[in-house]
Amino acid sequence: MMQIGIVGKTNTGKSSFFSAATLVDVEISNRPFVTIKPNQGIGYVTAKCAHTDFEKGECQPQNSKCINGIREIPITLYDVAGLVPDAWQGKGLGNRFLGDIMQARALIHVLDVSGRTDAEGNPTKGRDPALDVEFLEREISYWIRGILMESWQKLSKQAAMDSKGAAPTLAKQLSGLGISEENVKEVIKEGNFGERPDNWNEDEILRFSGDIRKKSKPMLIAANKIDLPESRENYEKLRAQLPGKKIVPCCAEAELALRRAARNGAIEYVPGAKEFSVLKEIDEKQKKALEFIQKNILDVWGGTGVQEAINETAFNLLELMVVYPVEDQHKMLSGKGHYLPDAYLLKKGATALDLAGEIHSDFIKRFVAAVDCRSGMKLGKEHALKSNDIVKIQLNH
Ligand SMILES: Nc1nc2c(ncn2[C@@H]2O[C@H](COP(=O)(O)OP(=O)(O)OP(=O)(O)O)[C@@H](O)[C@H]2O)c(=O)[nH]1
Ligand SMILES: [Mg+2]
Repeated sequence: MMQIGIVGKTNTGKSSFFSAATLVDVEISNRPFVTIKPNQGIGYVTAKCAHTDFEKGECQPQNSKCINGIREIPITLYDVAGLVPDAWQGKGLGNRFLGDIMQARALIHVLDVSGRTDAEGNPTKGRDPALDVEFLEREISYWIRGILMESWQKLSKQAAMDSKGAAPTLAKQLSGLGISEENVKEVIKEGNFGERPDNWNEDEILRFSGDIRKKSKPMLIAANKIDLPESRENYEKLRAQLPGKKIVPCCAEAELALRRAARNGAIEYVPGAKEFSVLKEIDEKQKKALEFIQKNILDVWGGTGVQEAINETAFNLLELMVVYPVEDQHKMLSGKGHYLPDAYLLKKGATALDLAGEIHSDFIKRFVAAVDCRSGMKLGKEHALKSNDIVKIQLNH
């Protein structure tokens, strides 16, 4: 299952975001270093379900869920300890826990956009949130540099000597980060590093580490605590300061309240929606809290931002799409007769053969052809699938 890591300075709302997205109950508190050991849970990437394109009625999801026409595809979320400046030198809790997000395909940086927490996670006023972006990126780059430096002398010599270029050796050292040889090759080429790492100076090693970070851990910024008075101005400033970055305004606390109220049956709420309906008698306090959320978060921002941050990460940062494999191309059923049973997240541009391999590695060998179930057209191995495609894979027995 795809993994996404939730990272950031301490006391910004990472665990609130995580708990809102997964409904795993974890400790949340207004002080630094509440989370020490990582939390792991299941969150969802959501998209309009393919069944809504047909008259046939509701789907029968097996590897995912479908609520009110919204398909929910599970992913793994990790909530880790907060970073403090110079964690890479062992400050605070150090940066060992970055190891907990080694395999994450992307990161969501939960940022306190109100500027009310300082670098160490203590209360302050007027902190520039852009500083936190800079510092987090630097910490992760230094962490990657640390992995390279474990045996740089030997590694760089070996990489320089390889007739296939420097990428294979460097990629091997970085394989724990989920980075491929292809990725390293691209980084070397795009950054003009050259094939002799043994000649790279300190600055080049650090720049290389930064470029590897961008490739292996693309990062979305969740501008959290958007409900606080200073947040709007800070958010707008941040967008102007960091024009190339994906920033989603976010109120993890509100999403957590909505998800919990929905779990208790008090309201009906689909994550990502801009409204909810009250289902039963609730006390005055909860009523006030929910009204506040509707008026100050949902009406203003069009949602709490938690689901949007996850979806943006999947669809824009990682450039994924949703594809539905089926066995019966006419009725769009699985072998067991479930209607539109499975939804897969694949990289945009993935081929029919990629889908086959994703379902079962064995299917690559057995692949004969595929069928686009919407048009009935036959598709070859190399046919690039589109978002929302419904595909039958024909196999050799
Ligand atoms: N106003 C406001 N407060 C929030 C929001 N999200 C979280 N908080 C509060 O921020 C504080 C820290 O929340 P946590 O979720 O524990 O933060 P964390 O980043 O996991 O902190 P550590 O684990 O200590 O690094 C708590 O008091 C939360 O209630 C939000 O959207 N708005
Ligand atoms: Mg926490």
